[in-house]
Parts: sequence; structure tokens; C-alpha cells
Amino acid sequence: MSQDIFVPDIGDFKEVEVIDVLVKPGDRVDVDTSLVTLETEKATMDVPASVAGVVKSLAIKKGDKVSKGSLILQLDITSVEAPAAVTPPVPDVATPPVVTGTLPAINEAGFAKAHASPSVRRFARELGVDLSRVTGAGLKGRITPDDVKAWVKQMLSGGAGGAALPKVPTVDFANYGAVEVKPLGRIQKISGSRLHASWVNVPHVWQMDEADITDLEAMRKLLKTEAESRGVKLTPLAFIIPAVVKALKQYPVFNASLDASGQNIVFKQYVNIGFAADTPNGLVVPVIRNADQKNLFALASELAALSEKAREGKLAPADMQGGCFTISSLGGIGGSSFTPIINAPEVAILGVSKSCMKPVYNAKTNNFDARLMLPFTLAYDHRVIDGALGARFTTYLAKQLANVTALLSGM
Ligand code: CAO
Repeated sequence: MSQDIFVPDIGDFKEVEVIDVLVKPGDRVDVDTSLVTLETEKATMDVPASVAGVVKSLAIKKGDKVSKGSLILQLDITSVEAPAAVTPPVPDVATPPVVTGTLPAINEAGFAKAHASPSVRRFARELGVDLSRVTGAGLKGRITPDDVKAWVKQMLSGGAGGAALPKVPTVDFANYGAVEVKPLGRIQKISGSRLHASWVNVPHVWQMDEADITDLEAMRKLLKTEAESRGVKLTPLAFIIPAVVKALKQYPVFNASLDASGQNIVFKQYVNIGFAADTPNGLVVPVIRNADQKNLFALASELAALSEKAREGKLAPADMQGGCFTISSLGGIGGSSFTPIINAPEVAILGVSKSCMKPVYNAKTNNFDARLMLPFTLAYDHRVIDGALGARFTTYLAKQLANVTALLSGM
């Protein structure tokens, strides 16, 4: 049986150039194997296979222009046998991990403009190398694989001014019992390198607080029927987003980023909120654009639609771009608090945990009242935001969440 593979939703781009065809007839591909590389004026992107199979025929060639829905190739999906139940070979323990030191975060705009072939771009991505920092020794300054390797070596030896990180010991786990080795998924590789870049480049501070959401929860229950009649599920996140929007408007530096030079703060005049979504393929961050212009039900329905698209692996690159601030909610799962990693170059992220009933002291009655409290943690970039502002932001946010009437009347 054969299946046609088309160009997925690639955002607003049309007539995008195919700069590389990465497979040929007869090649076996797995889910997520990159098939072709497309280049817009802003970035290059790989189109991965959505199913496994053997390439039967190609419908496009290098240099062609394609848009969403263009046929890429035909896959024979019957000839793919179930993977044999064998233990993949354990990597040679003598092989050192490729990158163990600190590399600066990738500047996406600079990376897209770098003069390098798709294979060099892929190589650089795997290593987490920002191509905009690499000097090309090839023809007309083209960056070669050797340039990338030399740059990494220089960085790891502290040649660029920073000392290399100490290495984690390499262990041959197979010496101690049976093991099974599985490669990281495509999304895990991308998010892993981004999270690592943020972890080593951004001085994080975590500010914890909790909000009294007793009235918010009562309102959510009250609006549930209306929401259901509109086909929308109202989860706490739909209320947390507008509260965050208000806090971002009150403290605009949280809705900002450092520019590539690290010398200027870019204040964004729009409010796009990303939210971490847990999917079978890994962590993704879809973005709700112009969240400040959407009401509760619109936010709830966009949340549900984007979450579903994320879980089905159908998010287009544009669905995950342009975020200003991210919310990571583990409230539906559990845990009393956690310390999220900033989705750099954003400067802050909110981690939300599971709400629970707690005794809260009431000074008026000199009693303890049972209140529903929502624990949350704000992580912020200390290069841009000072501690006092961090605490002001969380205090303000808790106030917005506690006063649901005011929160909804402002929408
Ligand atoms: N406290 C208590 N209950 C909560 C809650 C909270 N803070 N947040 C959600 N819930 C409840 C919801 O009300 C819902 O219960 P009901 O069905 O009874 O109403 C249930 O938990 C499930 O909610 P949900 O998780 O499906 O919906 P959501 O809008 O809150 O979240 C999404 C959507 C996509 C954020 C979530 O599904 C998800 O993927 N969370 C994981 C994010 C993640 O992995 N973060 C870590 C990133 S760092 O590695």
C-alpha cells in the first residue's frame, strides 16, 4: 500500500524553495525522518515523515517551489516490517560525548542567514552550534563541517573566553546488566538543546508564591455549563492566562527579551503566550497569539485546539513561534511545586502546580479558613529582572487570580 506525503502547514509561507532532498527512491524512512529541507527568507525547516515506509517515488526535486499541500513523495508503507526485538548495540564507551561544554544559545535569525549547506546546518543543530558565530573557510565564506568542529573545539577549550564544563563520567551500563538503547526523538533533541542552552546561559531565579483561587474555582464551575454549550472545556489554565496577561501589562519587562548583543532590552508591543504541552513525542510549546485580545472562552477553545494538535503531532512551525512568555502547567498531574527552565530568549516562565485546600489565616475573624490555594513558581532571567520586581510580579499575579470578578470584567 502506498501513501502520499504532502508539505504540512508551514505557516504563512508559500512557494518555498526546496533546498535539499534528503531521501531517494528505495530509502527506508521512519516516523520523523527528515525528507526535504525548505528555505523561506527567514529560516530553513526540515519536513519529517509522518509514517514509516520505503520511498517509492519522489514528486519534487531540489530547486522546486512548494506550498502547504504540495506532494513530496510516495511511500510504500506495506514493505515496512515490524522492528526486530533485538537490543541495539551499546555505544562504544571509548567514544566521548560529542559536546560536553557550554555553547552559547542559537540566535535563530543569525543561524538562518548563515552561509552553510543543509547538511552543515543539520550538523550544527545536532551539536547546538550557533552558525552565526562560525567563520566559514569555504568558497565565498561558506561554512564547512570542519569550521563547525574547529569552533566547537575552540569553545570547549575555553578559547572564546569561557572555561569548558567538567564532563559527566561515561559509564558502560551494559557491564552491570542488560540494557536497551533507544535514540532520543527529534523533538527531544531540539527541546533538549534549547533547555540546555537556557540552563547554561541564563542566570535563573525562582520566585515561589500561591494564589487563593477559591472564588475562581467557584466561577469556573458556574461557567462550566455555558462553556460546554459552546463546546469548550474550561480548565484553570484558561483563567491563568488572562491573569498573566494583566501582570505582563503591569510589568512589561517580563514581556521582553534581550537582543542578540545582550546590550538592549526589546519590549514587545504584543502579548503571545506559549504553554508547555506534554505529547507522546515530547515537550512542545504552542503559542496563543494576541492573548490580550481574547476572552475566556476564546482562550479556552484555543488552548484545547492547540493541545490536541500538539498531541497529534500536527503543530505547524508557526503555531510554536512568536511567544513572549511561557506557562508550564503540571496542575492536572500533581506535585506541590517545581522550578521551570526559562524558554529563552523569553525572560520569564510561570510553572503552575496542583491546587489544594489549605487553612489560611483570616485576620478579621482570627480564624483559619479553608481556601483553595494554587502554588506557582516564576522563573526569571536575573540579567533583566531584579528580585524585587520578581516578587512584585508574583504578588500582583496572585491578586489577579484571587479576584476573578475583576479579572473577567477586564476581558
Ligand atoms: N490544579 C488542580 N487541577 C488542575 C489544575 C491545577 N492547577 N490544572 C488543571 N487541573 C485539572 C483540570 O481542571 C482538569 O480537571 P477536570 O477535567 O476535572 O476539569 C484536569 O486537571 C486536566 O487538565 P488538563 O491538563 O487536561 O488541562 P489544562 O488546560 O490545565 O492543561 C496542557 C493543558 C496542555 C497544559 C496539559 O495537558 C499538559 O500537557 N500539561 C503538561 C505540561 C508540561 O509537561 N509541563 C512541563 C514542562 S517542563 O518539562
